[in-house]
Amino acid sequence: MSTERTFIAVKPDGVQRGIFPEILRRFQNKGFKLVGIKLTLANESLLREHYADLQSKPFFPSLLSYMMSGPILATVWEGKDVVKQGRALLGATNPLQSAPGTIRGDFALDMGRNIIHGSDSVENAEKEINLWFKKEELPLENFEPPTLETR
Ligand code: DAT
Ligand code: MG
Repeated sequence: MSTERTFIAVKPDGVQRGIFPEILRRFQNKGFKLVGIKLTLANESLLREHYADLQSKPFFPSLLSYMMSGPILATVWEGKDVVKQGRALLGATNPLQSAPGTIRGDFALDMGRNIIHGSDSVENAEKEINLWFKKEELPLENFEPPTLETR
């Protein structure tokens, strides 16, 4: 059985405001392993699948346009209890209720601009990873640094 994985996406404002290095650092510092990373544009059909449970909500159209307003940094992280631990690093959905020290608590103010997504269950994480990444886009999964050749 492979170690638990989660899907973490820095939303367009988190990319545009240059917060993404800090976000990567927080996951790295905690001890998680980065196994996938790409800058990507989300289209409507991908987002309708990603947020399938929210399609009937009144805020759904603005959520779609927010998520399509610029590039998204899509990442996959691996490690012990990473789904739940990742959600803890993110903080509450509404940044006004996210504790200081969490990513949303430190860098966001608006529910509609909460800068980061994280999977909420192991099952959803696997679905989201498969939705956002092709198998060949996860080469870091089996990456071992090459040993240096010496003469
Ligand atoms: P989370 O992103 O914490 O998993 P969610 O899955 O319930 O939260 O909702 C997905 C995103 O939709 C969320 O990050 C921000 C937006 N959203 C949720 N509830 C909202 C609301 N009541 N008003 C505006 N945007 C909302
Ligand atoms: Mg969610």
